[in-house]
Amino acid sequence: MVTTTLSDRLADVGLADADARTLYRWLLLTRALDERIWRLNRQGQVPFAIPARGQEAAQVGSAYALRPGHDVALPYPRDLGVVLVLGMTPLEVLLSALARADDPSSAGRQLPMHWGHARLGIVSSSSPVGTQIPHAAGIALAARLRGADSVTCCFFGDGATSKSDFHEGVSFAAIHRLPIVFFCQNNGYATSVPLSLQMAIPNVADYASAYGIPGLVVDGNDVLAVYAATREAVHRARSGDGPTLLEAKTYRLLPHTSDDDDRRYRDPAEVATWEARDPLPRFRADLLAAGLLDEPSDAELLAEIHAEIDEALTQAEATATPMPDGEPSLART
Ligand SMILES: Cc1ncc(C[n+]2csc(CCOP(=O)(O)OP(=O)(O)O)c2C)c(N)n1
Repeated sequence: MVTTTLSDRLADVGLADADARTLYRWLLLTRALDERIWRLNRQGQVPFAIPARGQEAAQVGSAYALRPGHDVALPYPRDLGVVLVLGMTPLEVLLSALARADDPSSAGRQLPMHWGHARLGIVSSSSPVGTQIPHAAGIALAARLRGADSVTCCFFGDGATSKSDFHEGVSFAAIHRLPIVFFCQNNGYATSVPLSLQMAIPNVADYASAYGIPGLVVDGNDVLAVYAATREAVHRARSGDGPTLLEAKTYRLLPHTSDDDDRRYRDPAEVATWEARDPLPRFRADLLAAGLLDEPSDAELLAEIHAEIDEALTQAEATATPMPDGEPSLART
């Protein structure tokens, strides 16, 4: 039997040991900040939370294949890991969660986690599901017309594929061979609606063949597999070979939002099955086995991350809330 070591896997996808540690740090930071926001919601300080827990590998692995500030990203609200890897700081994330005037996404005017960051190329999002998909196709067309070599990466959940926006955006991008990656995080549910009631085929990626573009299913809880698939799709887009539809199979381990009770539509046994596939302990175990991490340095890293979040929270809490009828500070920057 041939066993593949972590070093082999890293080499296969063009990454070094240092990248593996960096990816792990992003996973940990995403998990810890997500937990903190959830707790702040339970304490009545954050009005609304959209948890990323369970989907961190899909988010971190895909964003790691982009060029931050050069490529354009249209994340969807659950994409905490995407925006962190692209350069949003924990402070900026908390300013959004706490709806503060200095929130770079919307100056505290939007729902929390409706990300936007002009300098980082993160396009402001709207609440209606899937509307970012045709927008992304238009942005990719604009990049082509400008002669830029930027790639547009459009993120969405499986629920968005039930919208005509998905089919219109993918079809248009395919016809014009636009430099775009469509990245679907299929967590099995659109709020309470299971996949079997959203589509009559087993994989979102299967739609790709109807539009004449490559479609690929990837294990969304395997950060290296996600990175490798996205890297290839980004390369294809940047080389002028058109769009790819990637489907990361994953699961959200918490309710849909802080206002949802998932016990009403999910069997706890199903959640437990996916807890056992949690991408974070899985990658940690790989790093420990490969000698790229040890228990003391892991504990140190986690303590450092918690201290970073504590500091960011203290700073965010000290900032002003938006004026009820004043100009959003965003408009002045
Ligand atoms: C057009 C539209 N319909 C319904 C909603 C309510 N809604 C918000 S999120 C969501 C489910 C989205 O599911 P999916 O795209 O799979 O992403 P997930 O939340 O599972 O990560 C729904 C139905 C909405 N925001 N927009």
